[in-house]
Amino acid sequence: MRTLSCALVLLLAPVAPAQISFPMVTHVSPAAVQRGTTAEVTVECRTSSLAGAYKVLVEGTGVTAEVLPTKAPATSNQLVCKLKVTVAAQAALGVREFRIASDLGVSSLGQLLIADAPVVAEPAVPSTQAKPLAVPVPSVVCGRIRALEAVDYYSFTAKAGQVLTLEVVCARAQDKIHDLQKHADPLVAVFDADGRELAAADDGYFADPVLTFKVPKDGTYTATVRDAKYDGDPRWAYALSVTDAPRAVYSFPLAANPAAKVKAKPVGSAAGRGEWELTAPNERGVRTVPLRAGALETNPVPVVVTNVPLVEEAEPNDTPKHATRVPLPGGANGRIGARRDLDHYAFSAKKGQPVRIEIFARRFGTPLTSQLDSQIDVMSPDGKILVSNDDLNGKDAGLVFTPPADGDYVVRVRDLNNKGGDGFVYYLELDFARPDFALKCDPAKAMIGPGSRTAWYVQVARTNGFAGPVKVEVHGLPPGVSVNPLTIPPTMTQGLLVVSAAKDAKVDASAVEVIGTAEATDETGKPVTLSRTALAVEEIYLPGGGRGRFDAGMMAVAVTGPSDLIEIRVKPTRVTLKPGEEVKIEVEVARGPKYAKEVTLDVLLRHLGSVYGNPLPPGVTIVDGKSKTLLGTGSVGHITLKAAADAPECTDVPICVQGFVAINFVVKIGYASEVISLSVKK
Ligand SMILES: [Ca+2]
Ligand SMILES: [Ca+2]
Ligand SMILES: [Ca+2]
Repeated sequence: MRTLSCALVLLLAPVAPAQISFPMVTHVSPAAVQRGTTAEVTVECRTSSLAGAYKVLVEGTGVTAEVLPTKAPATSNQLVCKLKVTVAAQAALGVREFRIASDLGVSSLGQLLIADAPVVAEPAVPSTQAKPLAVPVPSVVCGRIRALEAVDYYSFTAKAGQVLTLEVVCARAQDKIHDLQKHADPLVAVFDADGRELAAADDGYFADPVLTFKVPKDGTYTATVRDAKYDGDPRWAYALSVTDAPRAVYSFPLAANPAAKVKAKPVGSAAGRGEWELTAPNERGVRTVPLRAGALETNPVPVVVTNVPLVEEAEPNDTPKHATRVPLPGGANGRIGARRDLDHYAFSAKKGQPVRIEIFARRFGTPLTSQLDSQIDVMSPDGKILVSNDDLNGKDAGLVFTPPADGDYVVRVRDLNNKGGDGFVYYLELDFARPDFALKCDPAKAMIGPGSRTAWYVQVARTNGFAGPVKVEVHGLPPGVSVNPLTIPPTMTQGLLVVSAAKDAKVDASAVEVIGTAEATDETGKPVTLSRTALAVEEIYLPGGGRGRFDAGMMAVAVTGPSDLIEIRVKPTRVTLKPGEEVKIEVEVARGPKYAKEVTLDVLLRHLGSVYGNPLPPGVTIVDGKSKTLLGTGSVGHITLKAAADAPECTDVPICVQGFVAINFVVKIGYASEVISLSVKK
């Protein structure tokens, strides 16, 4: 479970009332902060002012941030603010997500790199070939690929035989930046004192380069950072790490049992510099830990901590006949070590008892960044393919296989494009497919003024025969904010939470967790209680105005200044329909004094014809021809709902009407009515 820390500072002077919106963070400079230090960073955003920023919500523990007061008078279009960031000495390394709360809303995700070397901030004047910026080794140099043809130059001294790693963190963070349509493709190169290129790297960690370089002789060297196509953008912030510390770009094995000490084989400059050992954390799941060899320590590497017995692949295993045997439940650490490598694993299973077969290698937004794009095939021992998959979870393959008979089966693992190499590490897990569910909550933020409401659309995905109700609760709401009780019945895969701010709620923000619980049974029929935290659906612009989405860790609720729409009044708030019947819901929008623009009504969450959330029970639909949803600048409308002749019965399903306010071409903010309890009875 994630915990969150935050820091409060003084509220800035109120600005002129504006439409409630949210700051869209574009970049942070410097992009990194060294752990064990306190540093000032500048956050830039677009769209909504940061003038009323008062709080920073940071993912995880060990990092806190506060908004520094600005010297200039507050304006309604202040797109920059400064944060004071404090990082504990033991804070986990890597990219952290944060959000800034202002009296207008809560920002899109910003990202900050927590580093373990001194940070060199971006110089005011860009460096040049003639005047490179001298940097120490080790250091983390922050800069931006600011413009077309921009090249940044850094000089450092090094000794013969030193193994240096130069790594850029830039492109990997850009997939989470709101409305950054063009992404960087950074390239790093090293030159000697005579200007000869000694080494260069382009794509090592997705589009970000990782360059390992052995220093040929004592002297001064120059490193350059640029875009591979000489493109640039003032928002393309990067952090270049230059270090002689042992670096593990990848590490084998990928999985270990809780608290187990295992021998590790790193890929990167750590290779060959000692007998490396990994001590797995106690908590199961995808974690990161540094490798250790005596006093030496690498960067944190990913490890899948699992309880099942583990084996290592035994090459040659390129045919079903030479398959490595795996117990059930059990797991195998493997690597597609060369082009066209095929890895076969044999297991025995019982007729009709479903088996979950899953690869852990490369998942966006997680520490799993193997180069493998996996494909799995389940086969009979004579090599006949029974079922295949290539992307259950991001790039990772997975499936549930129900054996047609007792006996042996074979799983084949390969790269989808027949690539392979040292970085193509993976973990294959075989376990009984237990009843389970996963939750998502769309959108990831709620921003509401006193007395106002907004809606969250919760989606449940039930798997492996789980068919029960899921109770949904929200933990960590700010004072004065509440949600309706919600249990998603077995007949539905979606549910609605109306987030309401009391009339006397004060401006505040907090990170929250949406948690679902359900009663299920394990593979032996024993009852178990499942508790699952919802992933937050963070929306992001797609080229052309579409609504892109990705899974974010942090959900946030902000009580803002007065909302643009104070209240959505509906009548009736309790509806019981007979199959075939219709009901007209009258809607009246109470606007804030400053908002006179267009409002549209809806019960669903939609964008450009796609439905992202639908809390209506099965068989109940909106009758478009009998609804008035485009209010223009007016305030009165209605929505007609109809139960189909064959609509099944249901009781008190929560729905609501939202009034949507556009804040630009793509993004809109919804203000919800109170919950309407909808039942269908014969
Ligand atoms: Ca690149
Ligand atoms: Ca292999
Ligand atoms: Ca093989």
